[in-house]
Amino acid sequence: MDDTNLDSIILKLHDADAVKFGEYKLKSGIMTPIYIDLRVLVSHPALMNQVASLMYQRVQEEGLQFDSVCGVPYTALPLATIICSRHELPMLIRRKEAKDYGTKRVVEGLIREGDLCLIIEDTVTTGSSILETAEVLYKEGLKVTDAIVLMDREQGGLPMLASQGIKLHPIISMFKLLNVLQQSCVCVFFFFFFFFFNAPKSPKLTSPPELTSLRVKENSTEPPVAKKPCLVKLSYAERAGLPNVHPLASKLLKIMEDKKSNLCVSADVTNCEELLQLADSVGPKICMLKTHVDILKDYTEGFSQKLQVLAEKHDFLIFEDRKFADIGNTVKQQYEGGLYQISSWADIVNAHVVPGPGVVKGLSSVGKALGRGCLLIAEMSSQGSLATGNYRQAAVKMAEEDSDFVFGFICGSAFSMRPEFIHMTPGVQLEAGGDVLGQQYTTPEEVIYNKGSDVIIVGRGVLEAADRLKAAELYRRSGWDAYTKRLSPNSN
Ligand code: S5P
Repeated sequence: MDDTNLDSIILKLHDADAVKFGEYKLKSGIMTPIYIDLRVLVSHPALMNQVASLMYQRVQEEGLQFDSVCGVPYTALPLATIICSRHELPMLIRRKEAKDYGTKRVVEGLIREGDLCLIIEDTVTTGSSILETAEVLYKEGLKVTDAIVLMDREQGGLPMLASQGIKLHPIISMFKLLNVLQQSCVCVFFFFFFFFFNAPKSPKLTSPPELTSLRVKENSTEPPVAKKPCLVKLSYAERAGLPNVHPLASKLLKIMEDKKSNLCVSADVTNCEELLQLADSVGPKICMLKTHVDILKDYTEGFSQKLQVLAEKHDFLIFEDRKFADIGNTVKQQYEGGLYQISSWADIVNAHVVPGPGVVKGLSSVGKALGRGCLLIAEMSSQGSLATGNYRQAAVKMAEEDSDFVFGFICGSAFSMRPEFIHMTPGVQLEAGGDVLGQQYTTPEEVIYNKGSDVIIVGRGVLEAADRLKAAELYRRSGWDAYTKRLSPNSN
């Protein structure tokens, strides 16, 4: 889908007053500071046509096969009508209430038992409206496997529908919407002042700082005073059981819950014996051990086998921090071949997104069949890192496209609203600070409680301590306390 076209439609939706800022109650009862009202589209026929085109384009991109189309009443009805009329597709109309005269039908149109019906919806929050319509269609003997939606508020609709066998194809996410509006803030800002002076009671456009705070509030299932994305309110155990979670992410989340540890120790030592001793010693305190296998002076195949035995013994995952960053064909060979044969022993690897999706495809072609998983580097802890803004968004997009292999991010804070993704943060010490080569440190409390990340990655904080085991326990407790604090009902 052309991003410029999408951005321009988002701005037009905003201009048409389809995006409202204030305090609104959704059908689900959730309070929200952002209300998406696509009913206004009927008064903007050109925009309505563009939206319908965008939705049909998505149908084609996904190669969806179906016998009929049904719009969720009422807002999506005209959209479904335009799509069906333009492309000569049979349409069904779901009545909200059955007639009490004549045929008393709840679905109008030609129904053949076993036909596949595609659902069209304007906005999804929890997914309940789509499910309601699907249930009516099921009763008529129809099948529903896919739904196209213009706006996904990212509040659980996608996984909920997936658990019911319906794949949701969202076109605009809340994240995307807010980013486009925020990026257009040069003019938004000036318009804001225009409206502020001319109509102080209802400024239509929102200034950048307001948008930023709305972004945070929007993703909460609580009233607008809430500060954190809803995903950080889910426990690791709850997330381990989500329908779309990657099996390795599920395993990791379960280990975290069982061992009460969100600590990954970064074993940046240079000889194998020391690394194995470290793994055996801190093993009970960690959920994951991170290696840089290429800094070992004396690597042998026997080493990786011994490390796997320790991982089994202490129940932790092995993460080789290889940071792949080449074309697909090269990373494929780097991952499975060479001296280290990383894919044969590392549960998890990571990759930079700078080469584009090919890097993930290359790694996935080796690792997926082995049940391995990958993290994308969305941000870096080092001073002056170029991984900011759109770069992070590109990482999210790439992760979403290959979520059968990618299950999380290396980052400074949680940003993906999909609870099946795990956020892991390096650059952690008990006191904020840095080193002389640009590393920057944040505390476990800041990373897990304030920034909503899931895993702390600690290297020298443990390695340089006089007693490494004691230090690992300190970090484990600190990370775990921050996590339990964030889950507590009183935290915001
Ligand atoms: O942005 C990053 C990404 C990573 S994976 N910043 C990092 O520091 N890392 C890694 O985390 C880094 O390569 C090192 O292995 C570890 C941090 O080590 P520490 O000694 O500074 O805690």
